[in-house]
Amino acid sequence: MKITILSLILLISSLLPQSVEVFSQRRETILQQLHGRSAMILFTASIHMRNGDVGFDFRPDNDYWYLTGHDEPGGILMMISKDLLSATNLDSNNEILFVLPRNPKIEVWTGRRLGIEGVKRELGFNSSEPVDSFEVRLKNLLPSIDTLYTNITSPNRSGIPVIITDILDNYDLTNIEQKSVGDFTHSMRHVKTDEEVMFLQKAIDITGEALKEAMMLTKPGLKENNIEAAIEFIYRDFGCERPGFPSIIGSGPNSTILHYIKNNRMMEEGDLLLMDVGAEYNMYTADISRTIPVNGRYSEPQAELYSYVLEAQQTVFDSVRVGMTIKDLNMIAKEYLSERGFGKYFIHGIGHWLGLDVHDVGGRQTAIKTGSVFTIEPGIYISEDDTTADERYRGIGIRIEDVVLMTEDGPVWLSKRIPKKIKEIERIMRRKAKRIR
Ligand SMILES: [Mn+2]
Repeated sequence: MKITILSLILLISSLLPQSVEVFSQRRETILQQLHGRSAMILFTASIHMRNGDVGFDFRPDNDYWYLTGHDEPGGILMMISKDLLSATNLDSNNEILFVLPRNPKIEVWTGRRLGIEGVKRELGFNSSEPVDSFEVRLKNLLPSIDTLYTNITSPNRSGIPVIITDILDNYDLTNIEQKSVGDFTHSMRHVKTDEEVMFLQKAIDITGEALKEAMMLTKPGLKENNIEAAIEFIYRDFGCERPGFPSIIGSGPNSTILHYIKNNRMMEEGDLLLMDVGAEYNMYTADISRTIPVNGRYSEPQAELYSYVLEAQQTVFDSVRVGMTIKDLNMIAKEYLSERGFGKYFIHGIGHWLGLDVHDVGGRQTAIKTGSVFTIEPGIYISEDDTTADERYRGIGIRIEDVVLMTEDGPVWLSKRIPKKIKEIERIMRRKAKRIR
């Protein structure tokens, strides 16, 4: 019953576009904090070239998208404090979205743009101008600015259009304190609203469907790429934009390589298959890992290590409290696995924040709050040529990763419906794949 209502909510939510008010409310929150003569300029990502004249799939900058809801290349958000606005006598609003204007000759190649009027009408901006006017606007502001917030963090300026870096290089900014837009957005993005949790839940549920399909499909003789294809087919079939990060599908010895993404090995009898994947839904990404036996049954040493990882994960979850950090959680996992003799094979951190970025904003020292979303992902990786390890454990790589939401009543697993107990996985692997083959 509970599941039916939840699926209904998910269905309805997926039909409603994110409201314009959500984005403008976020900008209002920042305007309240723009003190003195300060301004913020935030560039979206640009199209990165793949080869020749072919670009990679465009995805907006996360901070830019979080504040505008604008998903076209070439945009710039400018926000101006009250004091700065009155100091410059500018005929302008305190927020302007600069965008590429409509251009039918180009749009016939690259698709429709919102343009100036579309941005006002559909994204709720009072003020929008063509990107070409950005330089003049900035030039007028610069003599009066004392603090400038941007997402250009020198020396890494990749993705920022050359015209913009030229502008900033050609002006004397020595009297302007430069700060990061992240000073505002990171703490905002860290605490998820109910609506954001709904998008994350949807991304996680679809990832769960993909992983269940993968479990039913996996058998010796298939290749890792067959599993990868099945997983990503389900994402698109359910309306996800793309994977939130490259799918890691590592079998046998590849299960011990943390970020293995070649995904082209033939799976063999007796292998484990480690899948670390996440669908992206409305810009929010899931991040789930499951490790399954290729032949459908865990061997004794595989099952033994699997139980340690699973118990380590539950032990960490049980100790989660508001105010703790990822670093605290890491120590709990490390201690648990060390007591069982496998601490040195747990070679990465216990988890990370999750949201628009798979490794979302915030650090290992940020405290868990109500509304924090993060992963718990202990693992054991024993390479096949590690002669210091007991022979029967060599070549075993296991990671189990789930997503946690901190609520007022304590932590909850957002991915609790994705099978992870040994018995559950073995049961599901006896079933036939539903959608693929
Ligand atoms: Mn992860």
